[in-house]
Amino acid sequence: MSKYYLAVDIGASSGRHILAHLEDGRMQLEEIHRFPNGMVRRQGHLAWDLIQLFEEIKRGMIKCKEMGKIPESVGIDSWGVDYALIDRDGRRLGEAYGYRDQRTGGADELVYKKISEDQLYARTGIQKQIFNTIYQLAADQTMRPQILEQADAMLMIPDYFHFLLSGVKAQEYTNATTGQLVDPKSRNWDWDLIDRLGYPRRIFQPMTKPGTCIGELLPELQEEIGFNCKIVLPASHDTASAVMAVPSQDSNLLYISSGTWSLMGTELEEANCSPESRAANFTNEGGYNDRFRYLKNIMGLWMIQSVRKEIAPDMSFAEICRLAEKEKIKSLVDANDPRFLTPASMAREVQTACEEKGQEVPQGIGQLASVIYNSLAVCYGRTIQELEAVNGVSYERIHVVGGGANADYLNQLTARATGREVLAGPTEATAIGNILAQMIAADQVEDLQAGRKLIRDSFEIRSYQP
Ligand code: LFR
Repeated sequence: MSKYYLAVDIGASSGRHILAHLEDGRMQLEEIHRFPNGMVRRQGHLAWDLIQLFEEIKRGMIKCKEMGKIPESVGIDSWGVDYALIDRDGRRLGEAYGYRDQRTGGADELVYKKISEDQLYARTGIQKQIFNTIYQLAADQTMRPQILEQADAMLMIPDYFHFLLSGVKAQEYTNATTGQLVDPKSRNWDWDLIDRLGYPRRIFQPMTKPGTCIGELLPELQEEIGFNCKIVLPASHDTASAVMAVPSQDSNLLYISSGTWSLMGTELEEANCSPESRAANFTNEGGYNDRFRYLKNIMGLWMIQSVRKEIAPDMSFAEICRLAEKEKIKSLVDANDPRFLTPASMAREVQTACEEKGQEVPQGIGQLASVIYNSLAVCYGRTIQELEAVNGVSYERIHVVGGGANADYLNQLTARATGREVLAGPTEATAIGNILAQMIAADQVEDLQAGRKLIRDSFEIRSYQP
């Protein structure tokens, strides 16, 4: 009898339940449930609808029951940095704000009054992003101090759902590191930093490594869902799970986890918190097996998703790519510029950025898409050069994993702009990494190395030559 493992992978625009098992030495996946997600506007702020998301989590689990495929364990992953505050009775306090909300504007200055930006990087190794948990908590201190006072726990989004499922409050390590409050040496909370910023120590939960079984379904949920299973923490930061699923045996691997964001980087044994690394704005996020994900956030497909939503909602991405391919426009924008984080209109923002540089202003979906895709590819090329300079190694090929690995046109552009072979796939990398952590915990797969080989043997990987 096959043993099933369930990954619930929640992205910023959609979530999915993927059930996996091993068959003839391969990992087999089955999508059980898919649901939309997105930040919702509440009282002028962007927040997540956690109630709805939890309903969807349960619905997908009930579908497993209906199919008679009961998972041994379940694990949830999502984006990083965002959190829910809960009181002593486990009730949520206020909204769980979304990282594109603008309430953190100026919160960096509040933090730098207590610790300089250089020192902050030297001790955490985390890239500055205005939405990091550290800045969000600073915004809470001014915006909603009473909620922070009442709060007994801060739970990152997947931790919150693991808590709703099991009743256990744990802080999964990889997602914690995205907040910029973790010490990369001890791999635990940086208590001194937390004290300095005046954040209450009690809200930070025990640091727990991916692969840990934290409990099982609460009795009332066993009743509602129709089965019991273990709750095993995956690398609950989606990017950390995606990096686990990079199908490479190289120690010097180069990857792009391509989805709403493009996360481009490598793995390191120890964090690089040097001033050069900070100048290039690389981050050292915690990964599976205590490795560091040394990478950079690039705006990614969010730019194209936003333009499509605005001006061509009925067109598929494949059609958009076909149009883009025919265009001759040469204009480029900086796909790392925070101006593209939450613009009122993405199309207008891209046009203005071109205009400001005296470049041809793209008109219509084909030209806009051409500018965005080419700008991403150029940004990838620049990022490789920076990575090679900082790490003193050279990278021969780029692994593109995640939904964006399907974007044929972008893969071709990337190969051309970087002069490297592009290996695209698997597209379900995040869910696969999530599953892998569970399978390793269950002794079905030996370790990460064996897991990456399993992934290479199980899924289609396409090659693009420069
Ligand atoms: C990707 C991701 C990135 C993180 C961003 C915000 O989904 O998790 O790694 O920087 O979302 O949390």
